[in-house]
Amino acid sequence: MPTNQFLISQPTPTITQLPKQGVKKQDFINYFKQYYVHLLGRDEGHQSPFYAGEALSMVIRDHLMEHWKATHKTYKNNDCRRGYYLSMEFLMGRTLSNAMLNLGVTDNVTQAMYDLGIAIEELISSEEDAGLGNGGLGRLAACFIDSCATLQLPVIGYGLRYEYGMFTQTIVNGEQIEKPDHWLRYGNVWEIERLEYSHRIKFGGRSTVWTDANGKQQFSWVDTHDVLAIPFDTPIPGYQNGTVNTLRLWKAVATEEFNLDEFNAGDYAEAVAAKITAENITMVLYPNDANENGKTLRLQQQYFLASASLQDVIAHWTGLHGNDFTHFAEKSCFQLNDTHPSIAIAELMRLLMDLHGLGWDEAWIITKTTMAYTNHTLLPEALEKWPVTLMQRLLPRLMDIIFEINAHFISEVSAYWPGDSEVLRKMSIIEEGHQQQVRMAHLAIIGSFSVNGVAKLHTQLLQQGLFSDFYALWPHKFNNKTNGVTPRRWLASCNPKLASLITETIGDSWITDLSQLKKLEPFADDASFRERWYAIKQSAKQSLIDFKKNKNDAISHLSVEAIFDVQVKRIHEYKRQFLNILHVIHLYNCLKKGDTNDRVARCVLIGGKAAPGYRMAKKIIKLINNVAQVINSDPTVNHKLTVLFLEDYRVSAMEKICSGADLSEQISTAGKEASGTGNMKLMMNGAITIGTLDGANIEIREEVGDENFFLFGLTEEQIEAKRGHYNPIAIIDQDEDLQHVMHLLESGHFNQFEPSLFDDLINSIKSPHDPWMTIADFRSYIDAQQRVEDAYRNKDHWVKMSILNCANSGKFSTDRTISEYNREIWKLTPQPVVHESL
Ligand code: 26W
Repeated sequence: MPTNQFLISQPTPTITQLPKQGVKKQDFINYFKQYYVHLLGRDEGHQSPFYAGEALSMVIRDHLMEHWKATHKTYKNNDCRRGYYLSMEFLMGRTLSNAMLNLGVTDNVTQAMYDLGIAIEELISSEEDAGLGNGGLGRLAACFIDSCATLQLPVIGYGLRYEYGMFTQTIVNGEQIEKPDHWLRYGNVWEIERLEYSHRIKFGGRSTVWTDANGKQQFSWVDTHDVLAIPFDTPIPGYQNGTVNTLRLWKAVATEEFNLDEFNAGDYAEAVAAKITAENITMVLYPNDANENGKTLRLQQQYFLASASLQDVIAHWTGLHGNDFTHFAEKSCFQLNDTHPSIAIAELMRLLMDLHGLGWDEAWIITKTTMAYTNHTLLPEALEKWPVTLMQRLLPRLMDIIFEINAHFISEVSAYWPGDSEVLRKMSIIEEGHQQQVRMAHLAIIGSFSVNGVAKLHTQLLQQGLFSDFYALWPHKFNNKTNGVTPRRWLASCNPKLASLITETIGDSWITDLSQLKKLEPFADDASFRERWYAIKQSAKQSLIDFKKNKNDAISHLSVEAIFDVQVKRIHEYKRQFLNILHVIHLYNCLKKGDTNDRVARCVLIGGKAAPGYRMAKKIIKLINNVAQVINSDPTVNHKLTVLFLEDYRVSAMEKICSGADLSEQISTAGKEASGTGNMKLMMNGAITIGTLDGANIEIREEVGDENFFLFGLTEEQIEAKRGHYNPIAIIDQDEDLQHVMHLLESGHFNQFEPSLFDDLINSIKSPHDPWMTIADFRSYIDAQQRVEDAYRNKDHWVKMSILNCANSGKFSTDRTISEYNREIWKLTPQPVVHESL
């Protein structure tokens, strides 16, 4: 155990002068004490993990600073082409341990803290998650910028600095309760405010046309209510390579004049209220994933991000090249993370024309050669549309430009398909109807040179379904970029024991070249290696139990011998947590009937947040908790089956969960999950997938082989073929097990004192119109789960499969994904950083 002492007798160096190379343990101790005692003013006798964590973070941040400056300078000196990743979400999670890993100082710092009587794990876990995202899309952005830095690509991440991130979830009486996540309350040591790079963002007012001295028509946007965008920069270190890139997040602040006018007029209250309106823009992250809800504030957020980021890029450009945009497109590339920032297409046109005097054609060529769009979903309810009237009121000049883009586009389509008014109606940016709407996906496709999906099947469905007309017109724009996850956070850092075993066995090059994991394959046949693999997995399972221990009584039934069966992701009908629960109820029924002998014990762990306004998703959470309650409190079954709802699932929770999972549940209705990335994290950590042929599951199975994957369910084609004559009642009638399950549900067995509580859920899966066809996949899911059990009983076999899953996860590194983005879309040259003083 670390001893508890804080020695302050050694001389402390000045904090600004970290030695630039090979920082020694003693240096860390000295710097740490300097910050803890002198800067934070804490008493060394009173250890607070939070403030100790802050002090250590400051030490690490200082260590990054020289690299950050050098990276900046290298990019500037080389005048290189740059990439800009625009995203409304960056789900970063915690920073400290990742920064230490990427700097290569983890061992030294751990030792230094140990010598001070501090367990580093405590400091690490006292850091708040930066939860500035909903789920997959936001976490993907975070993994991407890690890989960009590791690949030494000059890419800046642009996003919003929400004051409140993704809500905190608590479960009360089985129901989700949302609490605001004021993650900035105690400050954020990782960010640096850069007032000098602020920009002014316009809203409201009106658009005017006038003729200048040369007789040229000019457009202005006047009488606006402006808001200031202030950037906060976070360093993004590459893996031990001296590169530190930037994540720049914008905060909305009221402009001074805007208040002054009102103050002078004596309208104090109005002035303060207006200030709040302005600052509301970056107050809160919208917690909807996959459900567009058309709120004005959301459109304000989107425009705020797009305008601030583009003004920033253009200010940098004009600083170097004045008003000459001839080479702008050669030197810049914007990747739009879904349609959320796609108003950037119209905004770039506006800035180039109205502020920098370019003509339409010139501006349009620049726009459509610099913008690239990634689609993340096929669900129609997630496709963004904005009422024309709203856009005219909020962004009048942008609406003019969108109409004009559409007019040019319509004439191109008319030339391609002469006389086909139906195709015009379908493809137009403007959807006609009782109210006109702007289809953001159409704007994004028309204004971009690249349109990509996030897994093979997803891209194929975009081309053949959702965007088939655009694909016919511009096949060259479409491409696939299968998602990935960063192996630094999702293996090296979150599963240090497994990482050490891997490194001891095949060397450490896997950390930046994940395809090296393939070298583990032969070791699957090595009994002593398997034994070590197994021991590490069991200890991760124990840690998971310990982590959850004080939270839930049901934990006492848990044994590391049980299969840890994990489904963690947002709660959504298409992801079918309900199907998982049907299987749980089936197992419960079997156990109750006395079918206990050769059943393998199983612990079903389900975690995830429901959008606060998504009624059905919230009901699913309640159902999971009620079923868990009945099963966990029944001594006749709870030694064989435990069900746990993991409260407040987030990035830092997944870091604990993925190392302890045996079975990865990826059970969405085929054709609905664009890719999935949790599936990749779990595979990388040796969990075996039970899954449908959906999203990246298909590619996971391709990589690992059918014999190491539990496949079930209808294919996307079969699902589509069934629509219109799907008959779940007939399926229930023919399946006795399913009848028992439905009977338990319908008899109120899980809602004894809450009559009818689950009626709408039950009716939804019994409906012939159930879009997710849960009942259709029941039998094949149950059979696949039986194969899971049979496989688990043979420990050697299971461990072999586990090793092979990890060994074949190389494709799912974001280093591979980003290399593809770069080779095929961005075309940036890697920039090794020059460290003059090193
Ligand atoms: C407009 C509201 C809204 C908000 C978020 C609509 C849609 C979204 C996203 C599409 C939600 C999301 O995170 N999508 C996920 O993106 C991941 C990264 O590509 C994929 O792995 C998941 O399959 C996809 O659901």
